[in-house]
Amino acid sequence: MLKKLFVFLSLFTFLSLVCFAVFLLRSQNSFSGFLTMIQPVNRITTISWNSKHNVQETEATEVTHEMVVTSASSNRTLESCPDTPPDLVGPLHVDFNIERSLEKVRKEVGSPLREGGRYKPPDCISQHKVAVIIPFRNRHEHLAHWLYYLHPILIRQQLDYSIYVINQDGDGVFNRAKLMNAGYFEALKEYDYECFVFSDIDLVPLDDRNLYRCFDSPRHLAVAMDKFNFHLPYNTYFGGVSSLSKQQFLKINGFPNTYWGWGGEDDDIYRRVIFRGMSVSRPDSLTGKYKMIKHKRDAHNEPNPKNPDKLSNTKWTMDNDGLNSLSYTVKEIVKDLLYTFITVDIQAPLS
Ligand SMILES: [Mn+2]
Repeated sequence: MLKKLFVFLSLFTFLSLVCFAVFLLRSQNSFSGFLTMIQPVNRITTISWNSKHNVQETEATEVTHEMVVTSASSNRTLESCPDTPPDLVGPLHVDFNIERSLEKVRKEVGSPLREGGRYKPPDCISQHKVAVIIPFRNRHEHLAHWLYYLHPILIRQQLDYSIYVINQDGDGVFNRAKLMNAGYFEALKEYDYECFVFSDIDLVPLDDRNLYRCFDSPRHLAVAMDKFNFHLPYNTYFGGVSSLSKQQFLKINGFPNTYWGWGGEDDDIYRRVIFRGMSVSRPDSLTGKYKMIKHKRDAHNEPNPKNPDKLSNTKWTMDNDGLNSLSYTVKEIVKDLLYTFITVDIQAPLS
């Protein structure tokens, strides 16, 4: 009888010790997580942000007694943001007839941001490290509208994100997909992004439940644009706005670099996704509504009649036309409060 009681008591003591050890370990982890979250907020220079962040991270894992006391005094630890962001409002009112300068937009929506159009939630750890990449040339008035609407939406979606405007240098033929490839590389030089949202400059979502994050499959977000009467123009349409995780993007060798001028590149991307055995994920047609800023056709971006013919070869060309064949040079990087503006020379033909 006494022997049984002894065995029971030792077991009980052992289990209590294990529970206590687990508790200690967990509280240490959340402290160090908390420290890595708060420290980069004070960064002023953003260009070398990633490397500095990494240095901070290694320092923060060695939690000294002093540091613990400091962070405990602020009396809370950061947890993961919830899967469904709590502050979404649903349908949005969007009006492009209001005059918007970048200066005005900076004042109206810029205060939660850091240089480069950078944001991460202050009160929880975002599960989504997103680089938003916008191919661009000569559309500054569209940029002001886009930033005015998108920043508050992306903030409500609790993303850890930056905005990259990839500006094609010179007057050569425009190449949307090649600019997006360059944006992917440039963004990864700055931070460990896991998700890439590629958006046209003239498309604003009409519902903030359309999440600018990545999903199990490559996602097409712009499923119900006003210019297509809030429908898909055709079933395999992949234009406007899409998101791919780093893994998904690598799996398709990125986007094609060889679609000069207007048209075709989005269909090529769709085919790459299918040929690599993935499917396309989409929001429903109410959540996926978009308003497009009306505009005239850009100069040096005429429809290219050669582009549709290339599509029958995607299956064979995609292995050699994409991330592994990309070449460009960076001419300039400008950090604005609302965005990072990167001008790239993509060796565009003049006609
Ligand atoms: Mn357009």
